[in-house]
Amino acid sequence: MTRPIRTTCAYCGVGCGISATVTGERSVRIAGDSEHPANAGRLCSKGTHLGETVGLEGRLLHPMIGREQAEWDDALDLVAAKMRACIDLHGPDSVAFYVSGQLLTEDYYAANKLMKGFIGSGNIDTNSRLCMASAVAAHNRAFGEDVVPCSYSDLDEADLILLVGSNTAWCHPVVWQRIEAAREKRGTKLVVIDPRRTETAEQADLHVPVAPDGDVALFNALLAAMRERGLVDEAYLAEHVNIDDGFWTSLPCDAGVPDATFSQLTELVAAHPRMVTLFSQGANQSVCGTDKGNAIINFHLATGRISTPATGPFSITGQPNAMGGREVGGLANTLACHLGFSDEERAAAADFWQAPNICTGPGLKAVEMFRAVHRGEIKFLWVMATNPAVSMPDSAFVREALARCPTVVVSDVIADTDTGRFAHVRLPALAWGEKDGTVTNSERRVSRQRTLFAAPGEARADWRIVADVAGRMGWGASFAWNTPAAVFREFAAMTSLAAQQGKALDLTAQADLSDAAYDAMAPFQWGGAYPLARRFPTAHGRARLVAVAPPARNADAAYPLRLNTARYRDQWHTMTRTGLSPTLSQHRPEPLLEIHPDDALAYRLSEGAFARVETASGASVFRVQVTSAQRPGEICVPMHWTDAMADGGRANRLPGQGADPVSGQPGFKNAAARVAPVEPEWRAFLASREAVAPEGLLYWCRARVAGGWLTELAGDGPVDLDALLPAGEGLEVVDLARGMRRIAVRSPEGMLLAAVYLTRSGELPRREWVAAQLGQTAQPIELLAGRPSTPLPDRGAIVCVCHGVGETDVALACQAGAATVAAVGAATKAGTNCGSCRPAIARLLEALNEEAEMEAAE
Ligand SMILES: Nc1nc2c(c(=O)[nH]1)N[C@H]1C(S)=C(S)[C@@H](COP(=O)(O)OP(=O)(O)OC[C@H]3O[C@@H](n4cnc5c(=O)[nH]c(N)nc54)[C@H](O)[C@@H]3O)O[C@H]1N2
Ligand SMILES: Nc1nc2c(c(=O)[nH]1)N[C@H]1C(S)=C(S)[C@@H](COP(=O)(O)OP(=O)(O)OC[C@H]3O[C@@H](n4cnc5c(=O)[nH]c(N)nc54)[C@H](O)[C@@H]3O)O[C@H]1N2
Ligand code: SF4
Ligand SMILES: [Mo]
Repeated sequence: MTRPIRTTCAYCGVGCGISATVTGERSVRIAGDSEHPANAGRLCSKGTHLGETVGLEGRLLHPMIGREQAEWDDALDLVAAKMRACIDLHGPDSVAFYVSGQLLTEDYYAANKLMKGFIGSGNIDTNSRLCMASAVAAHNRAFGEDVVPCSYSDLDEADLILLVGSNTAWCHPVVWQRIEAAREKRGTKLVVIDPRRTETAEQADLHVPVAPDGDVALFNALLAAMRERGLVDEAYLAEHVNIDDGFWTSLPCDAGVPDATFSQLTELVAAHPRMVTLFSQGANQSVCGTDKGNAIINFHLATGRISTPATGPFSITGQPNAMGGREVGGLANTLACHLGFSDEERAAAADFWQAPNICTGPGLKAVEMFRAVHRGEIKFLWVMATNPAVSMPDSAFVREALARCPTVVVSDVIADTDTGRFAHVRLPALAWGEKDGTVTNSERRVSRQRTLFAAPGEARADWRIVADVAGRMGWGASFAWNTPAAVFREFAAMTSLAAQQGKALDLTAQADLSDAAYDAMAPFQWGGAYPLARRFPTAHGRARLVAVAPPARNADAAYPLRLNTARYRDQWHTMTRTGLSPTLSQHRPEPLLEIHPDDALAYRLSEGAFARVETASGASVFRVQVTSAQRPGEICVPMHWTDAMADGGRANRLPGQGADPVSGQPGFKNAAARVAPVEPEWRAFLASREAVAPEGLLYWCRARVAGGWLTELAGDGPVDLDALLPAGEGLEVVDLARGMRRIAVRSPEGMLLAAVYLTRSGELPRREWVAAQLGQTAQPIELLAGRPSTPLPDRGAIVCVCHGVGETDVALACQAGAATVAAVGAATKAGTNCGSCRPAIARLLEALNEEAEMEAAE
């Protein structure tokens, strides 16, 4: 039996500690690390099921030049030669790196050093631009440095928590579990400010259905109301804060929510000084995202609700190492280690790095960077650990830019990604479980990710790939690290430059760690619990109240709806990892267009039908879900689906390139859109051992199931089903009158290889049963009927993915008297493992109780 290895989750910025027991060459048993301060043993559904995603399926294992496998030496030589030629012919700014919060700090540090110190351009930006840039800019404006002034423990001890634009129960589930525990223990009140009634909002004491981008108005009005009640902390302001001219007169405005809701909010906020405001993408991903961040921070500064236990404006990070990237300086507008581009700071960095070509100023931010690629000004682009062909706004434009770029290099762990399809050179990186280094979570806590498995194929660590290229450019001596520990020590030492500038970022105590001490490193939090308690990292030591005004509203008659985009509980971004997990794929197997019943009626859309969503930038087809959780006039689609998984549900064909003027962060959550029904002549689904990617359909979308893949299909006109099917013994029924066709293909041993069910007007059989027959030997008659000869109990849609508990099971438990989530758990086990489904169970119970009450009343 091997000893468990302590590591950190691959996914979100909560940064949960994991105790991983390797059980085979590529298998691992995952448990929460009870000693990690971020999670104390808890994990969510994604972390719990990491073990399902560590296989080598789909991995990029060798360097590729074009479609050909290449030697590392040849690939690296080519990358270095192309980069060198570009710099020599067109200058350093013709080269750019687009990197990611999914790199480790060591990787990030190496890439940033290469670009800003040696190539001599500021053109390295990260997908954190799409994620945290507005919060970073708001911190810089208010505090003078990008510092999160809170810790998770503040959530445990708060009396009131405001969640702004955060679906915490789905996106930061372990933080959510801490909030649940605080509510249970001390009756913490919870307010959710979100246009949608998410599962998070459903659980709140108060849901404030703010209008899209209504947050600045709301927080300004809230602060004005506090001031009227004499709740501004004059003493704190006098001691610590400078106030913009006209700040107080700029505050009063229409809160933009119903009066009753606003006064409930005001009462709660007035009554509970121990208040934390946690904010996420509903705040950041906006053309006024920086102002939203400052409106929130203004509130906390002005009421003195900051830097003491249970208070503060808490920007929560998304990716596992978004924070680490901010620390090393991976954003184009930071030099390194929270330094800017003044002569003094540049000289200090040049001296520390012994850099020959320190860059002269900030580089291009992501949206601008891809525009420069599109214009032909950037001729060499190296993408690391991100999938911009999917995740950037206006993805058609981004793909055009990638297609035009003379040299695109992609470092990834997956062979076939939408971005990788544009690459001239693909470099295989180590993935989670193989790589070794550090990440920093939302509360500034640095933890180790550790190696569980040997490097597969020829994959290398991202920092090493960067160093290998730097060596070939002639800078080997400055990139001569042998271990991630050596990179980390250099980074930690470099933070002394930030400390010398009076900044809070200071990891110099770690600069002399031995390799052994690095290996054994326990999680630590830089800056302590309240890094801004004594003084603010500005020249005068004071923070700033920034006057911010609500954005102007602009309506477009051609696109009358507001389009929001969001995440699903069990999928991660562009699905390259979670899309491989059968368990995680059950929760939302398809991309849904969520629309209010009134709008559905007006646009002739019904539950389960298809709709085309269209904006000025592009269009895509989605499955319709009618729900009163949407406000009328607003629709929402998920961000996750890609060309590799679907020809539909492509969210980022839709938002335009509009970005926040300060932070450069795109406004993903508020695009002008319209919808129209799509009525395919036929619909079908295919269960198959092998993945398919059909062409020329109105819609297709596949999801992982235990025995293979389940693909939804819809189209017009004749359809060649055989083209989708493998060779084997075929069984077929056709009912022309009903427009029905069913084909099953079996192996010589009678094992089901694939089955397809098509209808032009009727119903399709239950997917779950058919999918479960893959690799099994069901009877031909059963396969053609699409159901077992002895019917099984219908468990309904799966609610708890850990224990496979369906809605019907919950309903039965409820009928038998289970009235609470805990009681349902005791009866069915649902919600008793990772707990991610507890909000869904609570909602189901509420609906069942309502039904029961209505029946009783009749
Ligand atoms: N399951 C899962 N978890 C994840 C991720 C994932 O892909 N899947 N990704 C991680 C990453 S990188 C990130 S950045 C985080 C994101 O975590 P979240 O920010 O919680 O996620 P989103 O679903 O993008 O957006 C949150 C909410 O903002 C709301 N919103 C939209 N417009 C507005 C507005 O104008 N005002 C307000 N107040 N709210 C608005 C949306 O309705 C949505 O419910 O999640 C992390 N965790
Ligand atoms: N419409 C809309 N779009 C959005 C958002 C939204 O809310 N709405 N959210 C935005 C946000 S907040 C984010 S963070 C982005 C996320 O968007 P992306 O960063 O594009 O999403 P991922 O799927 O996480 O891409 C990570 C890529 O890196 C690879 N990878 C994983 N680990 C490693 C590694 O260790 N090394 C290397 N080299 N590669 C690795 C994966 O296989 C994958 O291809 O999406 C943004 N886009
Ligand atoms: S909350 Fe879930 S996804 Fe996020 S770090 Fe923890 S286990 Fe991983
Ligand atoms: Mo993110």
